[in-house]
Amino acid sequence: MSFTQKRCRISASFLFRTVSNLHPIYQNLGSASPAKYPLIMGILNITPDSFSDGSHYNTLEQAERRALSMIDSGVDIIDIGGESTRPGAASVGEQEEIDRVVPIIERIRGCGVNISIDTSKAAVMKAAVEAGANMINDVRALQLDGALQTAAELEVPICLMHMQGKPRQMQQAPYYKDVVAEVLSFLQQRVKACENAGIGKQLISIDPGFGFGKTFEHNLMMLAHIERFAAFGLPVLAGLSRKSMLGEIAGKPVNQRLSSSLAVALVAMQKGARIIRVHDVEETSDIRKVYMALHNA
Ligand code: 7PM
Repeated sequence: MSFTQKRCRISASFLFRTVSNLHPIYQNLGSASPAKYPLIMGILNITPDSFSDGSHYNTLEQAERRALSMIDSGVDIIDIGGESTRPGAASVGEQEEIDRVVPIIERIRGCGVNISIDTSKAAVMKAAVEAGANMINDVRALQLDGALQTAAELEVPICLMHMQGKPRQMQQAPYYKDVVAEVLSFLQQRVKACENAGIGKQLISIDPGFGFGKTFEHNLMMLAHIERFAAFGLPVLAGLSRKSMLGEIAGKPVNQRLSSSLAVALVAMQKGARIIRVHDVEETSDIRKVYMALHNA
């Protein structure tokens, strides 16, 4: 029996009691039974600095190879981004972002994997979905011009993320009285804005935005209480992979954060996160097997 068949048999759990009629992307696509396991979202950055040789052809080749390897490893959603949200990163023009992401979407569409477009720009959302993407991941929670209306028209699942400030200065002096309450309240307001724009609740997932305008203590507090986000009733996405909070905990540079990334992936799963956004799909897939085995014992 394949892993895919096995994972269909997982029984229901309170962790997964969410709004009824979830969009199929939040379920086990191609199967009659709903997902009772966390989904793995694999990160695919298409920026000139993310591949060894900046040439256009090589970038596309390498991106495709990486995508196929993630599919092999059991990825559920490939998150394709053409704009770096790194603090201080240069902003990317609309057409350039489209030119980066559309060719790779066209190459991997039809591989039986969900494709999410990591963007805040309405025009990029539209071009990506027309090319074959079936989810939007917006770190600005549809607050840029036209994004809310465009997302409503596209009728695809959408992840709303919280960020305090703007990427350029968000890490300068993050401040909260109660980080969990304030982030949750922002996400609730954005869900309401989506509903007012005609986006059904069943399309929406929420993300506290680890590292986006948060200190180390804020990030820890959000992970320690991530079940409070899950309690809101929408699928929670957690992006912790290789982030600086792990560097602080383990005292390791970004290329040595695999074990700490896996540890927090398991914690997030156990606390009810439904989508785990990661660089290391194969290893996270092993962690998910551990999670599921224990969950069903
Ligand atoms: C530098 C800093 C490079 C931060 C890359 C990053 C998330 C996301 C990112 C997340 C959602 C990274 C981040 N993080 N989208 N995009 N949630 N929904 O580490 O946590 O990948 S970019």
